[in-house]
Amino acid sequence: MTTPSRYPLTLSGHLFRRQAMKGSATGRFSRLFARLDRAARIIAREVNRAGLAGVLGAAGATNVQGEDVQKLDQIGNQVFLDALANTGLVAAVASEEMEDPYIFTDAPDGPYVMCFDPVDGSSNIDVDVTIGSIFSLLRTLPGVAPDDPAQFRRPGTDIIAAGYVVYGPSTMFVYADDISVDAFTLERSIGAFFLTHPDIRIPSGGSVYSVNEANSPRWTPPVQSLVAGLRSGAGPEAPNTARYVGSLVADVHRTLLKGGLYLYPGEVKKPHGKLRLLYEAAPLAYVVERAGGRATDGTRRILDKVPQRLHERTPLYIGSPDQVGAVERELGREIPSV
Ligand code: P6P
Repeated sequence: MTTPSRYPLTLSGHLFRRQAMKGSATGRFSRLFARLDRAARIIAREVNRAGLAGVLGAAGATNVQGEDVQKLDQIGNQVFLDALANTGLVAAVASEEMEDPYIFTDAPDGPYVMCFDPVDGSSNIDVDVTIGSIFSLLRTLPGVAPDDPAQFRRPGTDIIAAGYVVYGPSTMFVYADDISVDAFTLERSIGAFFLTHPDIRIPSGGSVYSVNEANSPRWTPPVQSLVAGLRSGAGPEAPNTARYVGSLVADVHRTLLKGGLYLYPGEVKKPHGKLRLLYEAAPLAYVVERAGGRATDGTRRILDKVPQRLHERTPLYIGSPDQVGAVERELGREIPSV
């Protein structure tokens, strides 16, 4: 009878077990995630020390989105690029922080391409609010050059693994593959992520909805009616509750664990909304769907959408399957039949 370990499985141990389960596995996936594991721990340290290291606030530049780049955005982007360099595993990376994909010229045959939002919600770091990193992994399109835009003009159904890191009261590494969604919590004193939330399944129902209601005057009437229903919904004995952190990873992570609905709708003058399809909505949609949830832009499944531009935006409604289904029923009527 072996004594059970005091510590649960580490992220690397979990990855090696996954590799063993997949007889054909070459170990490339495990090696790649070992780099992501280290990148997450480095960014966690940078986030935790930002105030001490003088890396709070804006970097004095604007990104391709025309938004003020925060110092931590640049740091996070560089940490991920450094983590993937000299691996021969990744041919190209698309990032919120770079106008064009970064090509790893030393990995022309790299089997993977990746999409990142290296530090999402970084404007919240100045007030010590939870932020996150988002990533997805796709196989490099065969016969297509790494710098060919076609590498990233692909539906989210091409994703083979995706996840996020949430830098909050604890630092958690959450990732989904074709088997399950699992979350690992960082034990700082050891510098390792340990499995704390195996095989996450999103609860159905859930009384929490999450949206920035200050945008309400700019929504279309069907969206205004939808959110009004959420505000007064669930019945007098168990009314809905609103929670909005303003960091996408934090709001979606809570929705994944507790159930409910996160929404960032489009607006009359900005029908595509604010969030980016390739490296925000699609990776999170992959994770939530793998946990039994759903993600739509109001009428279309997020994972079916093919970005035509690298930084394309999309409305996002994501969460418990019953709640997202209700959104589609309500908004699906919005699109006139052709
Ligand atoms: P708003 C952060 O800038 C971000 O991209 C997401 O992390 C977050 O969910 C959203 O924007 C918040 O946007 O318009 O509500 O401030």
